[in-house]
Amino acid sequence: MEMITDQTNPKDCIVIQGVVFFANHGVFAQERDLGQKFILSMKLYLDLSQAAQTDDLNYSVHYGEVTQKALYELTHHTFSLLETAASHVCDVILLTYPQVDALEVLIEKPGAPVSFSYEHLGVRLFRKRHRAYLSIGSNIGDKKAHLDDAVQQLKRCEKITNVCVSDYLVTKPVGYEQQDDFLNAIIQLDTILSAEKLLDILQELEAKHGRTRQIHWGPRTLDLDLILYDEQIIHTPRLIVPHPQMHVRGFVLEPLCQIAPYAYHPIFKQTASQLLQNLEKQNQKD
Ligand code: A4P
Ligand code: MG
Repeated sequence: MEMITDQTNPKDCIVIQGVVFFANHGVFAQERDLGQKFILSMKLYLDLSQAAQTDDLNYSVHYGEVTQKALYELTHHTFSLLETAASHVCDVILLTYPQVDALEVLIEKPGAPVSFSYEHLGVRLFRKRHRAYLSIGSNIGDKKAHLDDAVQQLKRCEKITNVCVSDYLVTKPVGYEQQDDFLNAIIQLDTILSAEKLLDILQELEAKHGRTRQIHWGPRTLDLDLILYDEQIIHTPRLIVPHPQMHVRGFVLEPLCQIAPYAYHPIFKQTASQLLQNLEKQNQKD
């Protein structure tokens, strides 16, 4: 089966096509007991320009190793659905190989128990690593300890990588002013979690730090907001991204500009440094 995707930015990729293996995936108990033949194909998207220039495998990934890794996962687990099997392979490869920005996995079942003949039957998934920016703040108790601990907990999350933190800034309270100064920072991270799943983790961390919700914009042991998630615009009952206040908050934009001045706001179509310049101009006028 041809593996062509509708990517807007076609990139270099490593193609592994038509790897035959035997495993026990399927909805029917018989499929899980007896097992059957499957065919795995993968497209790994990564920047191969340095590997091409240097002739050095360290700048690429070893296609033999990646395939063995995928086959290990597919033959040591049993899934009812090819969807779950393919998703598991995507997660494992994105977590094991930080060079891989995105990948496509196709798993076909040439002998599926159906009452018709077919050329190809399978499931194809495309998954990518996401870059997220979090705003973190505390103005109760040992503020630095709250921030440090949250950063450590995020670093320990299996599905989060490349955690990088701005300086901690002491900032005056915005919104509700009758409260202590805040300690604020921005965290940049890569993740295979959806934005909603990432929010779950942020809220769990807030709860662990004894966060209670009494006054809107009021004092808090730990506040973790999702500021940007790739260049996505998200509007659900639980989550608004980009964070609707980010462009008017120096305590978000200043640390954001320190670590990612090029981070892009998909609604205003401006970078973090442009947003900060606008805010500074606005503050001079007021
Ligand atoms: N929610 C929606 N979108 C998001 C998002 N992008 N990230 C929902 C996180 N949560 C999001 O949040 C209320 C609900 O927003 C959540 O249930 C979530 O589903 P909350 O944390 O319970 O309430 P809150 O923090 O009191 O309200 P809000 O609007 O999040 O306040 P902010 O924006 O967090 O502002 N001044 C300084 N100097 N430094 C600060 O850090 N922080 C605040 C709080 C006020 N003033 C400050 C600072
Ligand atoms: Mg909040």
